[in-house]
Amino acid sequence: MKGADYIAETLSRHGVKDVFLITGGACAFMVDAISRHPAMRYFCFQHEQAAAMAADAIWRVDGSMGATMATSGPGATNLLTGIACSYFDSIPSIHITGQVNLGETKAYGGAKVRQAGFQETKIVEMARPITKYAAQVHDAASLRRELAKAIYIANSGRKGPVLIDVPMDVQQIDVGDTIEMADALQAQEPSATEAVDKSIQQLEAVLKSAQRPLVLFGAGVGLAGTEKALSEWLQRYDIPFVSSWNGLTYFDHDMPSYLGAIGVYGNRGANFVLQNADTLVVLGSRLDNRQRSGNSKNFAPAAKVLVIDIDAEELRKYQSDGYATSELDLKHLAKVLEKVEPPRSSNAWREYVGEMKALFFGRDISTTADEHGTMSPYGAVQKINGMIDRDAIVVADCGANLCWVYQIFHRTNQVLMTAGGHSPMGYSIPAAIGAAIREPRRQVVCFIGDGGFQINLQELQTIRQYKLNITIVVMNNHGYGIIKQFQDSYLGSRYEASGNGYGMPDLARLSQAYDLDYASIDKVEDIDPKLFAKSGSRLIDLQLHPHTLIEPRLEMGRPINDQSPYADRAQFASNNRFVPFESIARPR
Ligand SMILES: Cc1ncc(C[n+]2csc(CCOP(=O)(O)OP(=O)(O)O)c2C)c(N)n1
Ligand SMILES: [Mg+2]
Repeated sequence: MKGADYIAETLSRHGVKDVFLITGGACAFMVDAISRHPAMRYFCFQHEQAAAMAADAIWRVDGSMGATMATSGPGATNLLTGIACSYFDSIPSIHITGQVNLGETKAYGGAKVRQAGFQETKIVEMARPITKYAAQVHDAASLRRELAKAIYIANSGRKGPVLIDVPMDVQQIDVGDTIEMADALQAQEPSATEAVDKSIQQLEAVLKSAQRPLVLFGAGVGLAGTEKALSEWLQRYDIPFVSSWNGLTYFDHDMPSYLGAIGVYGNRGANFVLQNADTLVVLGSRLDNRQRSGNSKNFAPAAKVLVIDIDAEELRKYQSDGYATSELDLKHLAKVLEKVEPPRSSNAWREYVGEMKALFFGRDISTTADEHGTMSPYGAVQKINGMIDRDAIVVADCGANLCWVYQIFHRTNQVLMTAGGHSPMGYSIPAAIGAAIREPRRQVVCFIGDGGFQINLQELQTIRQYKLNITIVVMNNHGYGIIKQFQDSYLGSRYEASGNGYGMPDLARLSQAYDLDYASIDKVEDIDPKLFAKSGSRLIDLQLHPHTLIEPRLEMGRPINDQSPYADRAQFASNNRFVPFESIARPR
């Protein structure tokens, strides 16, 4: 088997069915090999960034590894933004780049030239900080070894993307017919018994004295595949819990003890409860600044905090916060929960948690839309939420539109996804494409802003080419809404480069060019189920006032329970029933 065919066969044996790509001289042999493989297909994208974002979405939709292929130089560098999405959210994906012939590089006798030959780029070094593993192969043995190793690394431990760079001559050499499989490396994993026992002890130690317990459901639980075990435990013992944004897709929001997502754009009730807890157990979340705010001292100031996570480095960052930490691969979470004595909420805590939920859960409203008499993004998302299937795939982009969707969307059994950590504008269209390719019979709904829409709109051709079924909802506030809101808070409402200098094309005419049905909607009542039909693609242009705000939202320097628009101070004090927040930061 030639190198190119070996790559196709190896990917196929590891469950890769579809490869997303743009071709080029340095990867044409490999693309050809994919085309000749009976169990594989390739899909042509219009930008490698989009191919990598679509590959990222594959795992989020069905738990299998997405793959791209790109040519050397610009093809490879274009992948990077998409690869970063996978890296920061711990999503496995594999990226194969073509590279110029090894012979060309060698002919320079070790001279440190910028570029050996045409379109040579040191993509392995460039990709290294945003991949779990990146390597160039040089011969048959290294191709066999590195490919299996990369696939293993992508899918084990804290998952993530990998990149293999394959020079053209290696694509054409004979590499033998037996395929080296990644699971051969599995046997080396150490036993987890000790880590499990330690986590049980630590969890028991914090839970036993808890009167006001709270659990934070992080994405790490879902990444490890133990979301059902955690949901059952929380439900059985009626344990109050909140979520991170990336955790939202892993449980049913109808669960009675669920209070909402926390953080800067979090639900007010969820934030109040978190800030008043005496015990906080964080499972598989890295508590980034969108959750804790820039001032971590103000986060859960009265709570004993235990963080359980797979990544020792993530835990090391809490040294000055005084949290207890436990390093555990959350795939063993069920074993821990089985053994641990569940926490008991005091009656006062139960009562308070119920009140906060009744006051704030699912109640986001747009006061600015009300003032202007324009459409509320919250009303629009809620209406769409109510009319789509229980197994629909919903993708959100970046900016205010992302916040609106993630603040109000009530997930029962849908996939709800976004590139949470990297959050590039333009993610949701290619991610929806990946989803629609993988799940052609499911409803795919893509939310995006008018700004983000312009970053990957070339992919409308990919939708057209493959006749994919996607409803694109542009939340059109005619500008960079989230940036304007920032400028309102800190830059005297000078809308530089967010309104001034910004422009957009005519979406109706654009839709025509790409054979998309188009509807402009300015009232929630006009959002109709027909617009979300499972077959065909369309663009729904939701007309919002340019100053529609994200509400609630935290401003700098405040604790997360003190979001704008600001509550009446008496109300604020009464919602902080257990911790006196009027005297804000409590040093640890
Ligand atoms: C690739 C990229 N460039 C810049 C940013 C910074 N940024 C974040 S949100 C945003 C504005 C987004 O505007 P739009 O898509 O219209 O969303 P809105 O906030 O108006 O809903 C910008 C410029 C980013 N996240 N990604
Ligand atoms: Mg916008």
